[in-house]
Amino acid sequence: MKKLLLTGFEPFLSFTVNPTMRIVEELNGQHIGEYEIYGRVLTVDFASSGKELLAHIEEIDPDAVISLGLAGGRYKITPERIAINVKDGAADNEGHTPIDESIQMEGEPGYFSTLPIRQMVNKLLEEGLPVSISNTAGTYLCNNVMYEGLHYAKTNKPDMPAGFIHIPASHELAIQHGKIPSWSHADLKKSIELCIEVLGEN
Ligand code: PCA
Repeated sequence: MKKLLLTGFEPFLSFTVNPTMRIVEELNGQHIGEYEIYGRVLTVDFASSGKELLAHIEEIDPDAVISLGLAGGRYKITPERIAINVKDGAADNEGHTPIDESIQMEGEPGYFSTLPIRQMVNKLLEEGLPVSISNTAGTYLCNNVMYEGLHYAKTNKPDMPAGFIHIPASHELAIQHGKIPSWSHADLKKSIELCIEVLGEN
C-alpha cells in the first residue's frame, strides 16, 4: 500500500476553527483507494511550518503529499495550480509579518502543482460538489507550505506528487465567524476523499 501525507493547519487570525484539522485527524490511519493516510496538523508559523512539513516527509517517506488549508470566504473547493517564492502577509500565530521575502533563496520563482488537479475538478463536478482550480494560493502560510513541498520534491524526490487544496469554512467555523460562506464537514471530507481517490487513479 502506498503512503499519502495529508496535512492541515491549526486555527489562525479570525478563524477560530480550522476545518482542515478535523479532516486530517479523521482521515489519519484510514485507507482510501491505494493510499494509507498519514494525517498531520501544521502550525501557522512562517518560521516553522515548512520545516514541519519536510520533517514529516523525511520521517514518513510518503509516495505523495496533499496539503490542505482553509480559504475563509471562498465558496468552493479549490485545488491550487501554482505556488510562488514569496512570503508576505498578515501576522502568523507567532506575530511574524514577512514583507516581500523569498521562501527559498535558491528556489525557482514558482512551482506548478504535480497533483492531477484537472481530474480532481472533473470528479468533484461529477459528484455534484462545487469546485474549480485556483490560480493563486496567496502569499501566506498555505502558499509557503505548498512551495516548500514542491521545492523539496523537485530537489530530492521528483516522483512524489505534491500540491495543495484550499477548502471553504465549515458550518462550525461560519457560525463562530459570522461573515463567511460554509459547507458541511461531511461534504468537505467527502471532497478530500474523492481527490485522494483521483490521485490514486492517475
Ligand atoms: N489557511 C491559510 C494558512 C492556514 C490555513 O488553513 C492560508 O490560506 O494561507
